Amino acid sequence: MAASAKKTPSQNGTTAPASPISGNRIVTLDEFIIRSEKDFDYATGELTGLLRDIGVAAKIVNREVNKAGLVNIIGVADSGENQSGDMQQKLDVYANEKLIECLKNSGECCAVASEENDDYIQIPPVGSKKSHYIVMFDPLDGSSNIDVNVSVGTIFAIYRRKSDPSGPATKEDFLQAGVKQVAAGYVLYGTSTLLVYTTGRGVNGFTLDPSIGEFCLSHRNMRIPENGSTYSVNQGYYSKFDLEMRRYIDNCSDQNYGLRYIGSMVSDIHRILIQGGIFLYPSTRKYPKGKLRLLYECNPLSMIVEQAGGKAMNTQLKRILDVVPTELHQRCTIAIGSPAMVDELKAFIERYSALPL
Ligand code: P6P
Repeated sequence: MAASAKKTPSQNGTTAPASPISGNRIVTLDEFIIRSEKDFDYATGELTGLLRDIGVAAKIVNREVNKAGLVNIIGVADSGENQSGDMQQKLDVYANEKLIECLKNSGECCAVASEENDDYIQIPPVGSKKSHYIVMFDPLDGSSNIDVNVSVGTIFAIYRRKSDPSGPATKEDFLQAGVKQVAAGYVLYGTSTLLVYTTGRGVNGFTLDPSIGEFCLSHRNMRIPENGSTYSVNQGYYSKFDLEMRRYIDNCSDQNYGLRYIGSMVSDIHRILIQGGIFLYPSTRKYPKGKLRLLYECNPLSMIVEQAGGKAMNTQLKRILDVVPTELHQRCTIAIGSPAMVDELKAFIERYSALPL
């Protein structure tokens, strides 16, 4: 379709996004966001402002993550435990504060929810501006890896608010199914710093170039491999998994799949997005409903993987993005990755599950 023709997300569905770039010239995140915005009839720059705020926060957090070993911000924060019962790392607290600060800038966000905060936080309007979005995030997922210099990540989800824009945000703004996300993404603070996001028209990745301080388009229109040869699960819980999960894991081993598990969900999912594979966090005795959080871990990563051609379900075979949340920090089980591998697991669950599905 001619670049000048405007498209609404429904027209785009999962078709490849309009390419706002050509050739190999450097395209910054800002430029990409602004040029992509032109393809949305309803976009009024609000979502653009939000995504740019998140890009700024990512650069600030990246600066501190990269020198975490040099300054006294490693180790447990004085503030104690977070929602997940993890001892808060000082960098967690720092990342949380910076994300909230940056999301206040554009005035497009009326409230945020974070793994680090018990309840959602109202964001005061900027002047008379009415804000139409809420943002949920895990500011630094996998933070227990910071002290051992393993990759960590930020995960974010953006929704349009349901409540009256002239009033405060409400709980219902946050308790929306993942299918209602208008954008989702992650920042991976690894060997390089990568920001990957989707607005429902494909997935694109941007690598931070420290020499110019810009995220530059490096992974255009990411597509997950249909199949893979690695599985990602905490094998240490094997004996505590349900029969159907143990049978599937045995099958992976019989097929000589490699086991790759970093213990940082963003890192494991990013690898799977690039190389293919499947990531599993089933129920365990310690986490009977699963450990990972639906709203700010599983939903955004599921939107990314689905937009790249993959699948994401819980171990009751329900599509993650269709789960209607009932509480902010709700946990869920998850199986996510290459569609052929998720389908194979589904067959094992249907065959071996003792419970009616
Ligand atoms: P386990 C990190 O704490 C995290 O939330 C995810 O990033 C990661 O995939 C998972 O928990 C690891 O959990 O129980 O295997 O240590």
